[in-house]
Amino acid sequence: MNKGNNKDRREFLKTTGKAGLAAGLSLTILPAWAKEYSSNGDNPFNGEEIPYTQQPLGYAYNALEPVVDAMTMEIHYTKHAAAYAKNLADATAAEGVDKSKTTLNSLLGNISKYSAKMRNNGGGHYNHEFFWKSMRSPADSNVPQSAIMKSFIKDFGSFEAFKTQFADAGKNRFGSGWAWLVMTADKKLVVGSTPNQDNPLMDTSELKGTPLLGLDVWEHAYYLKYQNRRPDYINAWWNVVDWTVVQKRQNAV
Ligand code: MN3
Repeated sequence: MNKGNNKDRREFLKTTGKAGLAAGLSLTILPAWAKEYSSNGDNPFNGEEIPYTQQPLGYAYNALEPVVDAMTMEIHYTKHAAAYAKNLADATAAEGVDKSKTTLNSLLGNISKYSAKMRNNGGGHYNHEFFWKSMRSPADSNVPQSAIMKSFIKDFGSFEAFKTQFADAGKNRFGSGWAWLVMTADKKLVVGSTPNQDNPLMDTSELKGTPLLGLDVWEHAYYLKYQNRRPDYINAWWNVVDWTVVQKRQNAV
């Protein structure tokens, strides 16, 4: 596909929006799992939709042992992530967000119009919900499927080269933040990182794209087991990545 066609398609989607997309392209051709995803604002696909409230964790606190210990998982989910969800609820009430009309994804896409509290907690809630869904037990581990493997080879040279770039993004993020794999508007895989609880959906973010994978590199995510050894945590974390989920996210872009 040439550049002109991509631009035309983006312009079409920008102009017609969600209703136009549904009417013009018939969403019924999408596979069942794609219903989890939807178009958003002026981006035809702006990431996996995440509800405003904290969802049940899809596995036990000890499911990711020995990579992520049970106590870290429990505190991370019930204290840190729960607090982001609660503070997001407070911020949306205080700032008059109509949650029936504004998805969390579209709110993040316009985050520059809201308070720092909304940015920190909207991002914090989104990032953690996205993160929990990206992992599975190391006993049940899998490998990248052929479609995304081809993309890794095309955009990074090899899967190993992608992993090195991603790990470096996490290691080199000073202080607290996230490492990301995103797909850009021109369908290229890119690695980067964001500070604090920012993410690539935010209009304020330098790194922009549809998130396919994100890694929490805040100390609270690893300190009990790895202390100051963030690189060890990142190296071990590859054993709990659920590549089926990452592939679904890529397919939906
Ligand atoms: Mn965290």
